[in-house]
Amino acid sequence: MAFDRPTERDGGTVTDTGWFEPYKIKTVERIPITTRQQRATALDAAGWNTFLLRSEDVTIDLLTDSGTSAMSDRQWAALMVGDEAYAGSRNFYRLEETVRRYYGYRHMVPTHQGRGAEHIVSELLIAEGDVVPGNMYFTTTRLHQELAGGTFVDVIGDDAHDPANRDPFKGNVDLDKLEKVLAGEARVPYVSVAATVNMAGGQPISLENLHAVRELADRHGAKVILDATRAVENAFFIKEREPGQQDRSIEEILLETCSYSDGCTMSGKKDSLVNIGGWLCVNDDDLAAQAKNLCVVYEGLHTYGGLAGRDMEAMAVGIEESVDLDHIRARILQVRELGEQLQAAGVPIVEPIGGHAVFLDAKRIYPHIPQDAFPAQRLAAEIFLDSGTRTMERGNVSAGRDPATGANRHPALELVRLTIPRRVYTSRHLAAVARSVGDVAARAADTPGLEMVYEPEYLRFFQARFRPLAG
Ligand code: P61
Repeated sequence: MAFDRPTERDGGTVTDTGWFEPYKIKTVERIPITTRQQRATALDAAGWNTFLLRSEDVTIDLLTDSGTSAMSDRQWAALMVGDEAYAGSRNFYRLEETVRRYYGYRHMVPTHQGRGAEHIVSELLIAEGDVVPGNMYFTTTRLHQELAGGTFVDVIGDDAHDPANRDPFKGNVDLDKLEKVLAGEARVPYVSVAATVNMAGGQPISLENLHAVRELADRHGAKVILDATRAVENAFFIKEREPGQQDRSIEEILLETCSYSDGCTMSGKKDSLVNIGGWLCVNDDDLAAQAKNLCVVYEGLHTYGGLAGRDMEAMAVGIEESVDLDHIRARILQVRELGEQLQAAGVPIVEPIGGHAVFLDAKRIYPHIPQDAFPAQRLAAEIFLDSGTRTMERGNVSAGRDPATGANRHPALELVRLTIPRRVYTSRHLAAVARSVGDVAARAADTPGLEMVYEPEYLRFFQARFRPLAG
């Protein structure tokens, strides 16, 4: 096998040969290896909720790709040039310049993480009674929209709600659904567009669809706000799949993606390869001034937004590294490799395999467990019991209750997410996970559901506690 990039050879595509990690390992961290008895004790203490486990009880941690990636030597070096001035840190200016260069917006306000940005943008733009359409909800995004007085309306294409549908752009907005919302009675301050769509399985949105959303929003006087958290991963899928995009760079595609929106929210803990940090962007000068003003209320001065100077510097370096084709290609193909191993073991997963995670279809694995007995929550618990692999429920528990009626939302997708941190695990780690999940799925028929015994008011999945039902 030649070690050049496949696109650099005649007729190759970006994903058509073997891949390997474009880095070598300089520091390692010992991981705990436990007994089944230890895991059972830990799970009970955690109320059968993987969010409540101690990480020292976790062998392979696929809870999230958020803030869990490995920083590079360049990022660690960047920490040492942190300028910890209260105001006007040089790291802020470096971050501002980097965000402008790669994301293209005029103004950037740093925040402690993504939800800090969501809070400010929601409070700025949403008034009581507004409706905010978007391509599937995300937990924190929707909560901030609701707390600001808005109602989220899902306008993603129907394909996204079907785990077996293999549409290459399952993150696309259904333009007819969007038009109906825009033409409706309620005011629509903005369309909330995510790239990629986390809850749908890390599914991308196409440039063509983004462009159409922009035009439709313009016709109805609404803004477009992008959730850019995994827009680099989205850019890779566009390069791989969207007609005419194969010869463009990730940088070019990312800039075009952002150009269809008036601003963005960002969790730097994903694409940008840092353990903490985020930002928001807007193009409008007045809005930027207002965002900076809210930043000083909730986050910190507008030149640090709750971050240390060193965090901003590491994020600027992470942004540069994130758009490197070798990096993003290995990242996406590692996730795909795990998904393909699970498919080979006969485990039903969401297709196509997404950018940051493989999602197990708990409805098909546990068809005998009713959704109100939380099949995905149970499946995540069983996987932990089997191998100490920590995953995340993305189903009934995550969807929460309708604030108007108080009823459980019963989403179409009842999933368990195996989320891959960037540059952290090797293929053998992931092969071990695939074997464990295959074993758990093979025992599925004997497994009963769970009962929720503690339910917090907001984002209940983080802190809820459960008890196993009798088998
Ligand atoms: C995650 F279980 N994601 O995927 P913050 N937008 C998008 C995100 O994926 C995202 C945020 C905004 C996490 C962490 C997390 O229900 C949960 O920096 C597309 O986490 O504030 C975060 O960014 C918010 C896990 C968040 C969850 C909410 O694992």
